[in-house]
Amino acid sequence: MKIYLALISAAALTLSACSQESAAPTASAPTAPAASDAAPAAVSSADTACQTVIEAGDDMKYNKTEINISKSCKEYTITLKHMGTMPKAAMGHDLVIAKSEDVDGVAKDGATAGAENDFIKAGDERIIANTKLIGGGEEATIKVDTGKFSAGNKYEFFCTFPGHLAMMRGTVNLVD
Ligand SMILES: [Cu+2]
Repeated sequence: MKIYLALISAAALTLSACSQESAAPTASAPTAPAASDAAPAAVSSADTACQTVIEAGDDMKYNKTEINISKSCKEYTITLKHMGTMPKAAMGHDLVIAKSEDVDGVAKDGATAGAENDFIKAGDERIIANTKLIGGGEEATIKVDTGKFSAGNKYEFFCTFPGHLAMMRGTVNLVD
């Protein structure tokens, strides 16, 4: 009986060795990071025009000075990535959109609201959209309702972390 079992397990080992060998090339492959959860599955070409990624770092700068939103986009997705290593408390960034004339007030009230509120005044109606405040290595995504933009106004995006406004500010353009 023992011998019989041993034979069977030997056979099973051989089998599994074979199948492992043939399966190996595929088995070792699939550890690609499951197409980052945030990315909308299979981005269509239409969606591509209605989204952008903006990077900011420990150098207190965005990597873009303008965001061009097609008027055909009902919703526009913005992902802010903090490429630096400094913590949120020292070099936090957010991305806030407001009318140009409201920028200073939003930033000032944000600073007053303090770190515990991520430098955003609660219920600030001047804000069209804002990400949360993030630190190095983090990212945040927002969907902007483009219906909130009206013709004749100028819009900007900026960071409300105290002291960052002068360096971190760009224009939001609605384009055809
Ligand atoms: Cu900032």
